[in-house]
Amino acid sequence: MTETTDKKVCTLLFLRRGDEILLAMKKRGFGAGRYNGVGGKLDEGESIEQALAREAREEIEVVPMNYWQVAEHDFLYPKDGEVTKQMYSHVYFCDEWQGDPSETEEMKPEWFKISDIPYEQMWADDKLWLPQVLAGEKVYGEFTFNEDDTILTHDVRFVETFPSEDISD
Ligand code: 8OG
Repeated sequence: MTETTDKKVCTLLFLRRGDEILLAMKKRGFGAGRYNGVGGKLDEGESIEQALAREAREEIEVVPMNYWQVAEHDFLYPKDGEVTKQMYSHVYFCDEWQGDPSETEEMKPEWFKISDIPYEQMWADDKLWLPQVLAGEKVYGEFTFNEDDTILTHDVRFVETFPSEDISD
């Protein structure tokens, strides 16, 4: 499969509170109608941490205070055999923040019990890695999607460090 697109680097942040996780219903744009963490593409010149904080403020009006990386994913969206969209996502959990998660024009946040996560209303890949991450594993995943957003191929691995942290090459 040929790649004809720029890789877009993104953040994805999930707030955690005891046995609950905060998901937000995306109201517009890419992934609308699905529950997800909060996040999005890095702006020009922005670091992962800056984007994480900006997206959390813009989408649910919170300031993340304590957070750590739990996953890294390469999401590929081909069209007619060519990858036309690539979202390389850095996924974080957060257990300390300022502000109350609030609905904005972009997202409507909602707390869910870990045992009641609505995977059928989320991206199809989420059930292939979020349970492992919730169990304390670090995960790297590569996913290719069909045009109807079902999964064409997937490869999920447990890792000690994430590819973006690998400074050996
Ligand atoms: O900037 P924008 O809102 O378009 O960014 C899209 C967000 O959606 C970004 O945080 C990355 C995230 N995202 C994908 N694909 C998938 C996916 O398959 N699963 C999950 N959970 N999130 C995804 O782009």
